[in-house]
Amino acid sequence: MRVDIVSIFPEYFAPLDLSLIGKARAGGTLRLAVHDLRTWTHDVHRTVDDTPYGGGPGMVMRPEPWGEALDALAPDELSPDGHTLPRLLVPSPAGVPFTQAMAHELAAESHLLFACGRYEGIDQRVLDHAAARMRVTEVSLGDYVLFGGEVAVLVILEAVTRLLPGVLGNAGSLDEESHAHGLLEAPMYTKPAEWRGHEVPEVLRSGDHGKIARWRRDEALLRTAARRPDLIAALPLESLDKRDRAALDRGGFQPRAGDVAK
Ligand code: JAH
Repeated sequence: MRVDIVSIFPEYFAPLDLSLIGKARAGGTLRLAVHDLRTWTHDVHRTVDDTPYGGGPGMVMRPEPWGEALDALAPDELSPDGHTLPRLLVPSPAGVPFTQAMAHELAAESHLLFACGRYEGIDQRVLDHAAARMRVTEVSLGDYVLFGGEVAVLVILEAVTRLLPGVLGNAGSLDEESHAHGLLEAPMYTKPAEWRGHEVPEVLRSGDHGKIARWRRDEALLRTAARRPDLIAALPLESLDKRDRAALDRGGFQPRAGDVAK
């Protein structure tokens, strides 16, 4: 997969040389380039922002440098290697929510282009103009405001890179992860069996794999109901059986309205 990032702070992306993302880059699975937006400015001060039309606080990113950046990184003409246009991703608190499902979708793309805004964001015409030529997605990591899109890009790239073929050694560790089943995962423990007066639950040391699977399912359900009732509400009707509902009931959680006995 090819990835281009445009930012006024390219130094933010130094961590992408490290760990498994660094390894994916070194091995050629991930071809990543970081670009300084100021490359595409022409005034002596290399200006990237200006005051907002209509007034209000803060500054808006000028369209001209962004236009030239996108022309350079997503040219209209097909390159000799026959590459397709990138998918443009723009982190913004006003974007669609980033999810594990979107991470899978992005992992299937051949070329991603990230545009990192700062200040109050990028002039809307940049995105409107780009949308006439390529797929553009404004994406949000959650309902909070950062100084800019850089940290969001680090998060998205980490979620996507670990889904690329060959990046995770053990294929089994992908399908049991939190969110793959629509529930949070049960708590995990390692040795020693007792630590500072806290014991590992007896069932996990029992060797009874049926009982362990049931315990983990119950813990996952109780945790999810307590912390993420929105995920319980989104489960397909048929995914909660009688034993699941009994576990939730023991935990003091109300059965979902409309759920029928099964
Ligand atoms: C802030 C440009 N959802 C997290 C998130 C993503 C991007 C931004 N803020 C929060 C942001 C200022 C300018 C992007």
